[in-house]
Amino acid sequence: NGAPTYLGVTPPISVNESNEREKLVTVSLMEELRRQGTFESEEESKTREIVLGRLASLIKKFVHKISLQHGLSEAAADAAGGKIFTFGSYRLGVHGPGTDIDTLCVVPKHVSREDFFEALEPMLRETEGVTEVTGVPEAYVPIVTTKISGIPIDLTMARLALSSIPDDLTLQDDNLLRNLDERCIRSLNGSRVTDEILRLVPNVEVFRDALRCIKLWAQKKAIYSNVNGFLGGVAWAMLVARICQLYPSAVAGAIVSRFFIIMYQWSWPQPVLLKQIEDGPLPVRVWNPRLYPADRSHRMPIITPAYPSMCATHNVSQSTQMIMTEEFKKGSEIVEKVIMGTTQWSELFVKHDFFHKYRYYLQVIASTGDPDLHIKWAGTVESRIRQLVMKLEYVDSLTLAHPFVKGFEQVTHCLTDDEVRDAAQGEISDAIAKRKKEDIEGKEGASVVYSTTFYIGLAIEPKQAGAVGPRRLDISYPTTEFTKQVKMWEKYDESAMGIVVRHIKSTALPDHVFDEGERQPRSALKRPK
Ligand code: 3AT
Ligand code: MN
Ligand code: MN
Repeated sequence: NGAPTYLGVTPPISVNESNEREKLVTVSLMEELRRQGTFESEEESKTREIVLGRLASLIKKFVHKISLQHGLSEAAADAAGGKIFTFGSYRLGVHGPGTDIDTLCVVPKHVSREDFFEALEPMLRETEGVTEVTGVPEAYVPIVTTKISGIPIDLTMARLALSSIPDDLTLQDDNLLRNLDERCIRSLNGSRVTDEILRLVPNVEVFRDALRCIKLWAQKKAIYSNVNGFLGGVAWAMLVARICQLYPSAVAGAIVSRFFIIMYQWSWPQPVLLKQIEDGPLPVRVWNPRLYPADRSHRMPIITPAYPSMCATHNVSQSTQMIMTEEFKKGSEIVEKVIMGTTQWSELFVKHDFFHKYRYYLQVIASTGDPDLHIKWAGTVESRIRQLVMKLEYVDSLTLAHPFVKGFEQVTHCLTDDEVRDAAQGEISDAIAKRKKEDIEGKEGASVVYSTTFYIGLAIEPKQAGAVGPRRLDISYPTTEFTKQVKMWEKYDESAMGIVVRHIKSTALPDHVFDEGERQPRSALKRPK
C-alpha cells in the first residue's frame, strides 16, 4: 500500500537494467546523432545562456517600468519581479543548432498584454544585439518573435493574478490558472506541459537522448508535423516519455527499440497517458471520450499531462495513422538489426521516399501576387489540407492519401497575363521559372506570382482481377469541396488569391522536389507496359 513507486498509469513492464549489447548500441547511437548534426556547438550553447540571462533582466526592467507608470513606489516596482520560463525543445534539452528558444514571460497583474506589445516590443528593439522584432498580438497564442545575438526567440506572455512574480515561482499549481484570460491560460500551457513531462520521466538524460533519436527519425521520414495530421514535437516527446516510464532503468538505445515495438503494436484508440487525467478549478473541457463525441473520434490520442489535459493529436486521420504505423514497423525492424549488429543506426535515418512512392500525386497550389499576403494565404490553405485528405479517404478506389509535410515555394516573374495564369496553375516552363527580378523590371504588364505547392500522394487500389475497362478514380467531389472550403476563409479575395488542385503522374513531378542527384533519369522512370 501507499503511493505507487513508479511513474505512469501502470506499473513498468521491466525495471531491469539494460544488457551490454544495448549499452553498446547506445554509445553508437549517440555518435550517429552527433554525426547527423543534432547537437549545437559549445559556443552556441553558451550564447543561449547569455541571451536568456539578458532576456530575464529585460523582463524585470519592463515590469519595473510599467509598475512605476502605475504609481508604484521604486521599492514596490522592484518587488513586482517578472520571470521567464522556457518550453519547447530547448527546455526539453533536445534542440538542434539554430533552433529557437520558446520563452514565456510571466508578469504580475498590473502589467497588461497591451503593455507587452506596446512597451516591451520597443524596449527589445532598443536592446543591443536584438534584430527582427515582430509582434503578432492577434494570434491564438499571441507572440513576439525576435533574434537576440543571432538566436531566434519566441516570446509569449502570461499575466498572473498576483501582485508580484518572485524569482522562485513555479507554474505547477493549477490554482494559478484561476481568473486568467484564456490567452494567458494557453500561453501557460506550453510551459506547464513541458515541465510536467520532465517530472514524469524516470531519467531525464535517457529520455533526452532517446527523444533526440525519435525526433530525427520522424523528421527524416516526413512524419513530424502536427498541422498535416502527423505528430508534432510535444506528441513525440510524450510517446518517448511513456516508453521511459515502462522501462525506468533502460538506456536510450533500449528505449528506442521498445518505442518502435510498442508503438507499432499499440491498441489505438486507447490513449497514451503519462498520468491519470485530473479535474481542476476551471470551467474548461478536459479530454474525455466518454463525455465528448469529438474526443471519441481521435484515432491516436496522446494526452497532455498538465491540467486542462488535451489531445495533442486530434489532427491524425486514417491515412496518417496508417503511414506512421508502417514507419513504426520499419523502425522496429531496423533497430532489431542494429541490436543484432547486422546494420548501423544510419539506416534508421535514411530520408523518406515520398516522391518515389506513388504513381499519382495531387498538387494543391496556393498563389498570390503579394509576399506578405502569400504567407497568410498559403498558411490557410495548408491548415485545410488535412480536411482534403479526410475527404479523399472516402473515395472508393483510394487506399491512402498521403500529405507531404511541407509546401514548395516558388516566385515566378511573369511578362504576360497568360504566364500569370500558368504560374497559378503550376504550369511554368523551365525558362520562365529561371527568370530573375531584373528580367521583368520596367516591362509593361510584368508581375510577380508567389506560389506554394503542397503534395498529396495517392495510393490506388490494385485493379480487381476480371474487372473490365480502366479503373475509374473520381476525385472531383473532394477537390471541389476543398476548394469551396478554403475560399470561405474570411479574408479570401477572388481577385488576389488563387487555389488550384490537380493531379499529376509521378513523371510530371518538378525537379525541385528532389535533392540533387536523387531523381533517376526520366527514361528509367518509364515502366514497361
Ligand atoms: P524546434 O526545436 O523549435 O524545431 P519545438 O518542439 O521547440 O521544436 P516549436 O518551437 O515550434 O517546436 O514549438 C514549441 C511549442 O510552442 C510547442 C507548442 O506548445 C507551442 N506552439 C508551437 N506552434 C504553435 C502554434 N501555432 N500555436 C500555439 N502553440 C504553438
Ligand atoms: Mn522551439
Ligand atoms: Mn517556437
